[in-house]
Amino acid sequence: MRPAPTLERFLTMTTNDPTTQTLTQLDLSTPADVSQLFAEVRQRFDEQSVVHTSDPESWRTFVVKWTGRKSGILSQITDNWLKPAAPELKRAVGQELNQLKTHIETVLAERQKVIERSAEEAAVARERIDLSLPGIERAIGTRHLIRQTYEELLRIFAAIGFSVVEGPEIETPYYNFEALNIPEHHPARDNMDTFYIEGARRPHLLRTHTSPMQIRTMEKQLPPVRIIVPGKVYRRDNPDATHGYMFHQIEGLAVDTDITFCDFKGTVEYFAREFLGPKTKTRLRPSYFPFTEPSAEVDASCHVCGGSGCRVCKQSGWIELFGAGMVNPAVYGFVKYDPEKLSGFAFGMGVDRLAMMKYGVTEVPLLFQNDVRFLKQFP
Ligand code: 2NL
Repeated sequence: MRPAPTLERFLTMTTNDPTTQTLTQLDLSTPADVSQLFAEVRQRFDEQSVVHTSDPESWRTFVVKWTGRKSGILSQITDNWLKPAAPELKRAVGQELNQLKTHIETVLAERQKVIERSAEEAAVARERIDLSLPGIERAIGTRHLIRQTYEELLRIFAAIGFSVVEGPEIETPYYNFEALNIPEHHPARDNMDTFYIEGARRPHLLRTHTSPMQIRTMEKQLPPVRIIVPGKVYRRDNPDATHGYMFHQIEGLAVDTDITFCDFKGTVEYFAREFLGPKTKTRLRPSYFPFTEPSAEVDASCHVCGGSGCRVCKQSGWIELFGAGMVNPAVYGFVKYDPEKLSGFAFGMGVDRLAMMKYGVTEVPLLFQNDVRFLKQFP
């Protein structure tokens, strides 16, 4: 009896790979020999398949080594064992080879799945967002002092039935001047030192007050009118501590069939008490605006000293709040309102001025430099 062929035996041969030789060269002649040989190949595959699954690179090499079309072990076996097999062995070799093939393919497919799944899991673990980590803190801003003052002023007037209207910052001279009873060459145009816009087909300018929107509103709707118009306005001032070329204005307008100077005065007093506190007193000083008649400057008792005199009110006890008056009947002519039947009052206040006065800010530029050290004081 010949000793059973073992792979160990083949390892000692010139080539240590039995699959490169035919069965005849291997000296195998019975189906039992064939069976044994295939069992050993299968065992070898099983051993290697366990080792090579750790990293994708060696796995690929392993798969090619066994199933590669040209020089994979299965192809070698087909070429060297099956094809040249003696007729009486062919059937056994074919069967064994098929079984081996099925076994190898099944194992490879299973392992392939496992490898893919673990690669996927590794990727997921790598990319997982740790929700327990502290987030990126972004400082949340606060409303600017001007905005805060705006909102307070709007609240005060909304409470007594005024609604808010807004409009364009670029206007025509008609709405900014003529319709407000300021004809060309009127001296009231001088102190507005207007910014005109060059290159426009018809003359345009940056509005010097928000009054144009009141005119536009009256053109569009019949009384009762009760509106406030907030917005930026522009005048060519020389910038200093208390002046810029732009300021924020809120104008108000009330027109109806029976509005009197008393309504005007009551509204002014209500506003002063809401804005500066319930103890605030008011007084009216005669003034002049082309669009109101009579016109007045509204003063409030000083909110710092209560009227006894201090640095803030320059020892006078009074603080100038805003300009106002009864709407000049001439204005009604421009909007086709009947001055015989209608009356009303109007006012215009500088938001920046009021904010500075109320919060003790002495320099206009501070309001617009966006320095957080300043802004933070008004959270
Ligand atoms: C000021 C004074 C004022 C008005 C604005 C006005 C508007 C119309 C009719 C009549 Cl449509 N008046 N507005 C009235 C009085 C004063 O502004 O010093 N503003 C900064």
